[in-house]
Amino acid sequence: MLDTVKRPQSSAATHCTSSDYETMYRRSVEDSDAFWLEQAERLDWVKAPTKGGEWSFDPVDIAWFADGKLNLCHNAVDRHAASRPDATALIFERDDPQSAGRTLTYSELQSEVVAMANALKAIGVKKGDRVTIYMPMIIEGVLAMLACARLGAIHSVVFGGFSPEALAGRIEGCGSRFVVTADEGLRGSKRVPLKTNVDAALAEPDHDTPLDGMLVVKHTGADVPMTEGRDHWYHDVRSNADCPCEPMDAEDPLFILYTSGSTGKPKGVVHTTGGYGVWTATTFNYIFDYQPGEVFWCSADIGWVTGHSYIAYGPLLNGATQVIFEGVPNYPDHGRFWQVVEKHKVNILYTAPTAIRALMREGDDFVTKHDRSSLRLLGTVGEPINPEAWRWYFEVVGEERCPIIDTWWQTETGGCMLTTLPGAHDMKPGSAGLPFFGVRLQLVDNDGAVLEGANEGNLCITHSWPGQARTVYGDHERFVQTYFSTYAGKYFTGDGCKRDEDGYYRITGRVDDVINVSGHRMGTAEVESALVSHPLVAESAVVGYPHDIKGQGIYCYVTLNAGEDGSDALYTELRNHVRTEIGPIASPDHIQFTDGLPKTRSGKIMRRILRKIAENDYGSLGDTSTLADPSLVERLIEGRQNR
Ligand code: 6R9
Repeated sequence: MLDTVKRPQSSAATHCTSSDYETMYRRSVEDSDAFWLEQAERLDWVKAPTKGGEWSFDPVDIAWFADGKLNLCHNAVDRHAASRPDATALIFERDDPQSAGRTLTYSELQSEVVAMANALKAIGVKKGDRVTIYMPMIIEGVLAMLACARLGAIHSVVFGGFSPEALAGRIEGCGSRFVVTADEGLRGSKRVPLKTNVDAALAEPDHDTPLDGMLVVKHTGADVPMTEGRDHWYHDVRSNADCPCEPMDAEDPLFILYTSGSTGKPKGVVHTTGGYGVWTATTFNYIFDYQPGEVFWCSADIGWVTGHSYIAYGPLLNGATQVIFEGVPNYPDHGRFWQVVEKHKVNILYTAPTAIRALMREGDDFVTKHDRSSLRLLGTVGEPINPEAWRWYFEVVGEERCPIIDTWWQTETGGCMLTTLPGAHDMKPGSAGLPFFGVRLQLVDNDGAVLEGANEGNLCITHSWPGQARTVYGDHERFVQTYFSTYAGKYFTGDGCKRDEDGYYRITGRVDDVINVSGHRMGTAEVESALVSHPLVAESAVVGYPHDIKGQGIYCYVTLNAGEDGSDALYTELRNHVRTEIGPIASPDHIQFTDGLPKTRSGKIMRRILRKIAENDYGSLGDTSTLADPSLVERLIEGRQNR
């Protein structure tokens, strides 16, 4: 049983008290269509919807607000520019604290989005086209997303830390013929060669679709090669011509975002306009309890879903003021986050447990030397937060004054699903909390039997919600197989979960072959496939193991081709190889060379055993009698790397 921490009285008026929560939750499930059509009124519609949810999980077919028409760029930008032109929309804080930032009012944001939309038009982008955005965390990244929404083009943002190889797969995967990038990115004073990476991606041997056009934002001023006729400097093609918002059907795709699963290549998850807009606008309002004039800061990158829902869309749909941060938590020193909080008087901070753990380790002085009296609410997302890190966040960072919201959700859910609400619920460190409005959960055992009451099992969702992903781009069958086939008629999250007697949910982590490294979701299969693409590697198996800072670390078992020996040089080479194939976030923490992998007689790799050895917990390996070569286990234990 986890301790309960009473919710502090948050300084602002609240959108939802505990009795509101009970009433609203009940209505959201008992009278779902009426509830969500009412929430949909947060947005301006070209044609207001009369239909709520029309969906089935068997066969899988999901629609919300299907007869409505709207444009999310209008909702995020133009309507605020009309009603509150001088309100601050974006506060840009650069990587280097000495460099001057930039602030955009909603009126200026509108001019900038129009300029970006015109630039996209100038290179040929039209409604329905896919546009790959490979950008650093600068204002133009957000502008590119909103400009796509304005034109009805579908954005596919690829995290700027991914390698050319990974980028190529994501360009090819959705048939994108347009890329928006920058000369270089900056992170902790290091330069990231974005434009050069795009060129390298397009030169990949299996990349055969030529681009129609590329926009390059000048950011660091680095000298980068431009291909005549294909590459355009943003500043050369931007313009202030009139550029109206395209009215979109609620179910028109808004974006594709690639995410990892247990098997195969990353999937392009598709979110549509109306449902996603309503979900991000509503969750932002209630969960962050945003009050007019407050400063919100989500430290995620736009390359991940958190940066989509709680940078580009949720806050702007609510007309909020927010910080866009280019840098990293530990540059120039470990006080950087708190210095930004002090400088911009941040009221609401939303970050990841991995950052909290890394900063906690550096001691309290980095925190306490900065004034944090502006902070009112603290949020976390991306992975389970351990109670120690939770307490530090609550006690040291927030001085026990700020409620903590631990929000559980996924790329596929579009926005937060489980959390406590700051004005309604007490908190339990380590537990995400209660279902948000309209979220109906079930725990099931491995055979699919429903588990009632306080229990532990696999987390499923039984009813659709507006923010739910609709499909995998170009492969609906894969969507069905991945999410709806494990437990027929239910959406399976891939997470294990405990529910306590108060109905609080605590996520215990993935129960599939997905690992979560510093909040970055990765399929072990992706790392394995990167390893075996090295000419000397015969076979590999990759597992996660508990890591103090990163949550999970990457442990790789590698068998080499006959006659090859695992040297230190090869170790380094393989590590670099994975970084080149996927990106630095996938760097192996340990590589163990082995003459074989533990397999059943039918040839299945016994990952359970490999996980135990990687965890350095080899005393309890369980039944190894079904192994084809039981003596291998002794050798694996002998050679273990995580001692
Ligand atoms: C938003 C995001 C999704 C996976 C999810 C779960 C883990 C996210 C969490 C959490 C415990 C939380 N996760 N938030 N686990 N507590 N508050 O992170 O999306 O990148 O798709 O990852 O992350 O395992 O299934 P995504």
